[in-house]
Amino acid sequence: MRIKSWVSVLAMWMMVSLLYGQEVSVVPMPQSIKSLNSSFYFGNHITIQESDFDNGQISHYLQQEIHDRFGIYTKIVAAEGDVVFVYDEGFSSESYSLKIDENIQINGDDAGLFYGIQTLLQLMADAEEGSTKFQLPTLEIEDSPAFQWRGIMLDESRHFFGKEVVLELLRWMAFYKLNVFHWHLTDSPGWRIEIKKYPYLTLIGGIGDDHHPHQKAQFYTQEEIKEIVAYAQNLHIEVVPEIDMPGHATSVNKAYPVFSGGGSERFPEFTLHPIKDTVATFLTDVLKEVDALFPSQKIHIGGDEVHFGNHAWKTDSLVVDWMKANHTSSLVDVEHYFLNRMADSVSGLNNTLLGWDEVVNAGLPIDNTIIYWWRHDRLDALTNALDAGYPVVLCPRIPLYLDFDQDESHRFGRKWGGRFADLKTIYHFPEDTLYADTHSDQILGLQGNIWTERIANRHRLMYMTFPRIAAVAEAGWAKSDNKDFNLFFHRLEHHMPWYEEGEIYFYDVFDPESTPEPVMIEGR
Ligand code: TNX
Repeated sequence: MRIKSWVSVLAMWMMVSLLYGQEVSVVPMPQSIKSLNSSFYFGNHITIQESDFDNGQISHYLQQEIHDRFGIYTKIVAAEGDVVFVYDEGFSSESYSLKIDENIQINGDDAGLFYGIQTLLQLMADAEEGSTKFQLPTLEIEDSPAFQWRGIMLDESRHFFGKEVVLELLRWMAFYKLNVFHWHLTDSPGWRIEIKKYPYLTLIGGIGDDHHPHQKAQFYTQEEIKEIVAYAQNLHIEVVPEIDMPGHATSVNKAYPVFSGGGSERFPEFTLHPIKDTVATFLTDVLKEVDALFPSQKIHIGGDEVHFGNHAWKTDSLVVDWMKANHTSSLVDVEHYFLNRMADSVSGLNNTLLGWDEVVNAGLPIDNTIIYWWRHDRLDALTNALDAGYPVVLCPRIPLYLDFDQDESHRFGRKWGGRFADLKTIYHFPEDTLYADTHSDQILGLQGNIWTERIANRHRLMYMTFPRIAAVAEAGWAKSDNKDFNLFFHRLEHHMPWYEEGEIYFYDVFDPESTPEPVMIEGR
């Protein structure tokens, strides 16, 4: 780091310490922190009291994390442990309290206790180096989230990252109290989820990615999916699968041309056929297998950008007949017909349907549909969704698409009219968005979406994700009156060494020149 930035960081640190007495670097910022002005020494002598309400699961999780992260062995004891968990139904979902004083006590429901641990782990990671490495500040924290939906979406169709990378991302999500992993598993370049009834979806549809059309088939087996979902569940992360239809479906059509609805000159074979019964049956069969794999009871069916590649519908005899019979000349009506059919299937499976904001005018059931607002330049899509009464997840391109650049000077990510997705703009979301505070009860929360046309490997994936994931987390967790970018920025600096320890190549916002932007794909 250069001298100039050191000086400013030092000045800021002095200011913050004066203001707040004892510093903590927890992200997302807890709702309230009361300092008890003393220290707690955490070392090998510390014991954890076995949690009796869950067969010891949460106490064992803490023991394991402390051992894995810090090499400290803590013994589990039946009574009078130094660390005590209290299962407390009086706490609303995900909230917790953490008191570090003579001993350490965490109160909360299942998720709350888990988040209390994440806060404790961050405090430990930040503990002063000295004669005793883990000198924790004594304090009392009360904490609960602003939004119930705090997500990250990963696109594995454009590029496939594989199980280890997904597990790694899930661990970091948990560390930052993010709780929804939206898995974009199918799109035009490749189909990434094994479906037993239709093996060619992966064997043929899994071949290729956005840069290499002949890349050998890459996909998750159902066994791998179960493993990842179970892993996420232990981290209190819900996995929401996306099967994109009727557009973004070129990979399906490659495997089963019989289901194709054709495409456009620019996007050949882009759509599934919107009218054929066989297509609806095929998709419903696919969704049944998906439902059986994912306990979330939610299925995202995409529904985006159909107009990119539905030109062939205009001359398809079945579509033309349907349009005549239904007295319409609009392909949007055809699209809506398809969506409603699939909504029936999804409801029939007792799942909630999730869709991108293009589905907002399709007349899908208000009480069983969640709309994702992504077109930041189309506020009308958000207001229509809210006015109609739909619950909404906020993920506008700007600032929540992590395939967008994080700095003006970056060259390989996206920009939109010169705008991009820098840390600060993410942090200030959604307060800065005009419509976000109307109908606030319908806004479930927000998520950062990692589209991967321009992200071809783990190296670049991490660069695009870190540290912005921390800003997404705080935007989702901290209530607006508890947010302050400068303080966040100061706390965040303590996280950089943790990324280094995790062998993550991150964008160093404190010293940008030290971490040049990785190219999109090696050798190009
Ligand atoms: C738009 S978001 C898309 C994706 C792209 C993304 C790139 C959405 C529903 N559609 O297919 O990957 O932009 O930023």
